[in-house]
Amino acid sequence: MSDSEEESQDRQLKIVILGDGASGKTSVAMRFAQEAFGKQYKQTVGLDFFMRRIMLPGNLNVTLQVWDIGGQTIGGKMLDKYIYGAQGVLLVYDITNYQSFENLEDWYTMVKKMNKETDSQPFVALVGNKTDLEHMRTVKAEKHQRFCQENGTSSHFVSAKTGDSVFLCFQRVAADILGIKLNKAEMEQSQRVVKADIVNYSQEPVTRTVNPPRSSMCAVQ
Ligand code: G3D
Ligand code: MG
Repeated sequence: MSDSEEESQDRQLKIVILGDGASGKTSVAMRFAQEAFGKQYKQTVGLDFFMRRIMLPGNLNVTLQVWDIGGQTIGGKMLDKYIYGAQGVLLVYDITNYQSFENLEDWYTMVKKMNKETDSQPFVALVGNKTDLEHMRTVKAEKHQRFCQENGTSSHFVSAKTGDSVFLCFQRVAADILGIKLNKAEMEQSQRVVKADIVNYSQEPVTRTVNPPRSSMCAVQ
């Protein structure tokens, strides 16, 4: 079988990250796709997406195309282009910034409104970022859970800084979109992989054989 034939058997999923500025959208995307956290990507300009290939149970290769909305705000003209065709939406807020949580209602309303027009329903996940700043938390976990219950979203807490649960978050979202159930061992394994990568994130991760990523960052002109 040729490379391209193999390639065509991969599933591709488009996931868009929405939320207020400074909630950590770019950091979460970078941590997932490149296992890095830093300042080199400071400026988010134009239409950025990140790609990473993951493997789900049953040897299923899934390429996640993760779209970072950059500095777009609600009502921005380009937003519909980002959201169009997305199978997954991550609503990201900063657990130390209550306003960023409150504003997710508006982000979510916008997603629902758009989907009414296009007749497609993406899978939506609520993501509380910056869990390394637990001591500064202003959004109670109960508030987070209530949002999930009321809106039927899945629930995630991550830290783009330490990498905690970031891979797991994307893995669970991909599995949910595809209707695949992850067992506890599979989820724990992905936790271990991310933790191992954090220590050496400036080097090639030594754990690649377990979860071989093929990452790249693309800026569409
Ligand atoms: P955005 O893309 O949503 O606008 P960024 O957000 O990814 O640019 O992150 C905004 C700021 O939050 C950055 O700080 C970034 O380093 C920080 N940040 C992102 N994720 C985390 C996290 O998990 N923990 C902590 N402690 N900080 C985080 P600066 O100071 O560079 O503006
Ligand atoms: Mg950004």
